[in-house]
Amino acid sequence: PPVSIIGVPTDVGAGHQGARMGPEALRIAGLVGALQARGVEVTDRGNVDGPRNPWLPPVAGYRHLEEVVAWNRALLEASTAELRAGRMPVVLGGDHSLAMGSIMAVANHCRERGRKLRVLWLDAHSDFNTSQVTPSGNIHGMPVACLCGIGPAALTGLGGHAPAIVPQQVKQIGIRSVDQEEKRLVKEHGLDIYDMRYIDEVGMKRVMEQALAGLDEDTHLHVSFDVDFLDPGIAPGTGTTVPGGVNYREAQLVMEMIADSGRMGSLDVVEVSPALDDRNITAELAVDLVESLFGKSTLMRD
Ligand code: DIR
Ligand code: MN
Ligand code: MN
Ligand code: MN
Repeated sequence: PPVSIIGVPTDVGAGHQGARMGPEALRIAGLVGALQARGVEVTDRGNVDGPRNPWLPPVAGYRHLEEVVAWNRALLEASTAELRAGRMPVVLGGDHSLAMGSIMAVANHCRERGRKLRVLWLDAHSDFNTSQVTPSGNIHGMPVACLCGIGPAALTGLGGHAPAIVPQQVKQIGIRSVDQEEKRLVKEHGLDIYDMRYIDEVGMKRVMEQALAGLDEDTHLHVSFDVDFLDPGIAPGTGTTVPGGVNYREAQLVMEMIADSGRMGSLDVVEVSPALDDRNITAELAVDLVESLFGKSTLMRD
């Protein structure tokens, strides 16, 4: 389908400021042209609007809850319009809290059309915190829990149907930073996590075969790509780097195997923070990987 680019220039969900410049950095890195070069029909819808970052401390375990709700409501609406028009939303973050609005739109769309949804969560973090256990209050550490119905009603119910998804629909890859109590929660809820140790032990090819197993023509695949999934050595431009991440070749393989599945129906690229980057290399790498998601092979296969 044709692609619609939607920018969400906010970092109200994060503990560092800078991700609000992510959409422009990805545009400057050539995202639109790269997709056009793949033969994809692309329209850049510009950015959705929302409140500025008030930069306040957490209240009752949430930092900027009201602002996060406002941004996600705006994105939910924008993304729903694109899906209804038969287009593929490519959402440029912005911090990862925006995955709530993005995935709620997709979940509603799938529910209405009787389609299955699977979410591939590429991240160093599980993003499964709650207000009771969060060490930071930053809501970008909570979107997966909220999508699964665990969180404040203002977020879990945003799409009109809580929970939006069940944990079994989520496959997390690249995980290497899970907070103590968050670990208990992901185990309790049965999240399917392919962490870095597992990737090291069995290899990325088998990990991806498992994460993509069982996709069929009725399955919509949503890819939520937090750039801190990547090793900080190749992707320094993000607020919460964690050592020991996915390397360039593994990342390409991940994206190429997703492309080969032919099932990707929506995408988030989040947490690019130009304020922390080195000559925009993180955005450029993200664009390179998005090209692979849309079928560009680094190998001699096309
Ligand atoms: C940490 C960091 N688990 C938190 N989370 C991040 O604050 O909840 N997610 N950075 O992407
Ligand atoms: Mn994340
Ligand atoms: Mn992360
Ligand atoms: Mn490239």
